[in-house]
Amino acid sequence: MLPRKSRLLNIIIPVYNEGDNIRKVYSEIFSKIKARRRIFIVYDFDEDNTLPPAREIQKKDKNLRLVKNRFGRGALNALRSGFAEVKSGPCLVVMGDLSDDLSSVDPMLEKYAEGFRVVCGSRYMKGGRQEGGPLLKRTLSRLAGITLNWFFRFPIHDVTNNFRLYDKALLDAVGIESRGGFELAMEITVKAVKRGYPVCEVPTTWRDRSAGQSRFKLLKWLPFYLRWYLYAIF
Ligand SMILES: Nc1nc2c(ncn2[C@@H]2O[C@H](COP(=O)(O)OP(=O)(O)OP(=O)(O)O)[C@@H](O)[C@H]2O)c(=O)[nH]1
Ligand SMILES: [Mg+2]
Repeated sequence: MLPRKSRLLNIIIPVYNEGDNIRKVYSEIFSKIKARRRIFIVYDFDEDNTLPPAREIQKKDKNLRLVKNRFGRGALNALRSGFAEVKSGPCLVVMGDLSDDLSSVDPMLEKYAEGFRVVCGSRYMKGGRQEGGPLLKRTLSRLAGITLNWFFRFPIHDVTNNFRLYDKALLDAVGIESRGGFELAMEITVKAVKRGYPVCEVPTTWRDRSAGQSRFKLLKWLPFYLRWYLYAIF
């Protein structure tokens, strides 16, 4: 049973033209997450095709908010905008392309209630899985996670997955310096570990999107990931 204070879960979903996915993401949230929650869908521009179906859902669910990216475009700014909507408590980042398995969320919240301030959905620990995705990206991501865990005693096996639960007070305390995109998850986690916050992982399965288009910029963001990898080691 979760303590009352930690029960309102803030779910942040960055979206870029996820019109073909958002209804399914919402029904997964509805069917798989037991905790009381509110949802922030963060979009960049008014013509985004996620908005019409999201507005339909909003008519039935008053706990769904559509937030326009207030720091400029891009996934990183979308996440920062989502975090800025939340005063305190658990913030869960979920992708809008159906790649995250939301049956992992209740176990993540249990860990949060135990006192962990970052709880990572982990594809590379025992019980975790990854299905599909570009080979180079998968390999680099697994390599980063496994080497940090094996050689540098990092407390988790998957350092790059963005499907992660953060405590808002921790986000405020560590701050955000990322400049690329999804390396944000790695930055926050590495800083949290370095500063002695309790960090843990729960197994999850990641599936490649079946609709819409990936906007992950591997070569452009690689140096940013490398920065946080080196920060973790030294
Ligand atoms: N607001 C906003 N959301 C974005 C942007 N780029 C991506 N997203 C959203 O962020 C989530 C993840 O984006 P993806 O492009 O699937 O990236 P990924 O899941 O890390 O990588 P792959 O799916 O493996 O390519 C999805 O919900 C996207 O719609 C952006 O520029 N702005
Ligand atoms: Mg994706």
